[in-house]
Amino acid sequence: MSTGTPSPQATTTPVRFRRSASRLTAGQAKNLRDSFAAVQGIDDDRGYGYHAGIHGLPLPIGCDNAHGSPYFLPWHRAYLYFFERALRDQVPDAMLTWWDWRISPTRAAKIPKVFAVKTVDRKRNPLFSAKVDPLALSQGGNQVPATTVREPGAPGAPSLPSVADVEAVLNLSDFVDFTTQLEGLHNDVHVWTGGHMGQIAYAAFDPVFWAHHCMIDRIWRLWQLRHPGSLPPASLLDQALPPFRMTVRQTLSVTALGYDYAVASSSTQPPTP
Ligand SMILES: [Cu+2]
Repeated sequence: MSTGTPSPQATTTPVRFRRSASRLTAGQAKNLRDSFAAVQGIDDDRGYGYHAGIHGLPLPIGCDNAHGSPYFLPWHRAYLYFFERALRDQVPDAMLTWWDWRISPTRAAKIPKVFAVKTVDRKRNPLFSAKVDPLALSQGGNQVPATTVREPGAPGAPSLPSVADVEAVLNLSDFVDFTTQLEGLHNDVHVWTGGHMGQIAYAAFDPVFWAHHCMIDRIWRLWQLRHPGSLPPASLLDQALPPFRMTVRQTLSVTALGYDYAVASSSTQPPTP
């Protein structure tokens, strides 16, 4: 386990911006693909399988404490932070991107094109799917395909959260109310996407997982801006977020972690078509 990574507070990186997956420039999309392709080609703790495996299988299940609890947002913020560092170790300009999955009468439910296309320039798109760690497959009884699949909007799946749903959670001023409601919307996105994303044990192997959780992280950031004094319960602030060497308190400021969400797109209004 590479838990010996230095704490983010030790670094003085200038703030970099995560952008919407539907608004990446060609160069930003290429950096994202190149960084995913690079980590997918590494089998040790710098690689994709290692990071994806922290969330669910292979054992131990890292996020055990991180769903259905007030650790949900801090734990996943730390998780994205260390994964983004792994991407940037390979492609220094790479940044995570968010999937704005909100629907409305003018916004159809869909997976962003950069993640949805199978090939780019006649090469495999590393954002479309990824291999699942063989140990994770065997520990789960080999019940899922060895390469991630999706089944968006399958019959019976919940619909994606709406613009109004997100607005309603952003208006909750208490942290626990907010995180509980937001986690519910987050679950619907996992189930709507289907395939590996629909199972905690395998979800993080699907490349779109990171864009989904980036959206969740961005909503937390927007909520923090809207409710400046609201914090997680005081008893949690100095708790660690294993396996990450970070406490809840150390996740509270995205700018201290060296990133933010693009100002022009941090509006909670839907983008103009
Ligand atoms: Cu999730």
